[in-house]
Amino acid sequence: MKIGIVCYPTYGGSGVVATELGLGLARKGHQVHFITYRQPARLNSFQENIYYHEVSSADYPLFEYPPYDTALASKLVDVVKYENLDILHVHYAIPHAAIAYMAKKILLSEGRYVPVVTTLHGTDITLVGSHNAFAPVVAFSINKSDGVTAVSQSLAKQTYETFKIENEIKVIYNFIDFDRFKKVDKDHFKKAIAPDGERILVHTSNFRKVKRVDDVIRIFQKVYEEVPSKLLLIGDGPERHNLEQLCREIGLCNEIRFLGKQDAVEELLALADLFIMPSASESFGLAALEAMACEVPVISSNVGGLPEVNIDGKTGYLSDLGDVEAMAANAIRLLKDDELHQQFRENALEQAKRFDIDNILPQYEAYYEYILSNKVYADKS
Ligand code: GMT
Repeated sequence: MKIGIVCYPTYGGSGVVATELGLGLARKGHQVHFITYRQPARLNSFQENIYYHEVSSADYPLFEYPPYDTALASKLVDVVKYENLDILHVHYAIPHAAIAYMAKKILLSEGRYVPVVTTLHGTDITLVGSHNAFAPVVAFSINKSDGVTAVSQSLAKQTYETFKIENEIKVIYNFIDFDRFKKVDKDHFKKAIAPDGERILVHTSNFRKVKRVDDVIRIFQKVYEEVPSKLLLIGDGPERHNLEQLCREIGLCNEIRFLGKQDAVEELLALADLFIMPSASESFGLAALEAMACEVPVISSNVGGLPEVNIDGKTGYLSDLGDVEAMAANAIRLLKDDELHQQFRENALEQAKRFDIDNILPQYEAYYEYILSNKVYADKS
């Protein structure tokens, strides 16, 4: 199959899922064309069956905002036509679903059909998509997609509740590649981070408000009072400055390390004793799954799709949003009980296996086949 993938080529979860999906499909012999404004980070070397088409919007003094959407639609038309794509798969509804619809209509006007699958990732529905600046276009372009997937049951439900959706939304979960994410011994790293055998707590995110990294620090503060420990904060984003300030205020700068964006996040997860995810909204929580694959139990909030990933009292603990006390108490309970902690480590790995890329990738392939064979798109012209 020849598949066009549109995504944000950044560190965000939707871009990671789209890139890993494309790489996995290419390994299975499909021809995959990435169409983005920058080369996704993990496509930096030659790989069989992978093609990359950069979208660059023309600069012109009139344009205060360069018309990226128009440039992307034109590029989609071009790539579908000349690379003879079978299907377009766009990740993150805004603006990709609407642009894919525009490209589809242009192609239809020339007698060429290409079905569009849209994958909803979370904030494209919850935080951004439901905003009235975007909502009408998001609803329209979801309804005009030939296939729609969501990364959790929770996100599918929320999409139905937020918009008047006419399509059936297929849930295909985020996935994990166990060749990359697994527990490995990195004792030299561990000594550098926790020289006296302290416990290691980890959080990774894009440091946006929705991630509530200040809660992570407050939880750690309470844990630190009871258990010798260190906190690693991996990633970067708009809240970083405030968070550094908070660490100074509570006097824990020597115990909390900001590591910035890390490519080999799995090497750090492999050292961790606990992963903390107190998000205000999380459609799935890919970062939690990555931790679980490395046998790290998760202390999280119970919002969105998190209960579908982290099983309360088994792979970690879930608490109400903002309940720092409960999250800290759960973390302390696990860190003080070696037997329980080891059991949770094993449970986390078992649960992560449900989301093995080898189980999830065939679901996308089957879904593409379904969309193509049903010619659902013919009704959408
Ligand atoms: O977490 C983010 O803000 C990044 C965002 C994205 O779209 O790039 O991640 C979302 O998509 C991931 C992959 O499907 C999910 O695992 C994350 O839970 C989801 N984030 C939120 O819903 C906040």
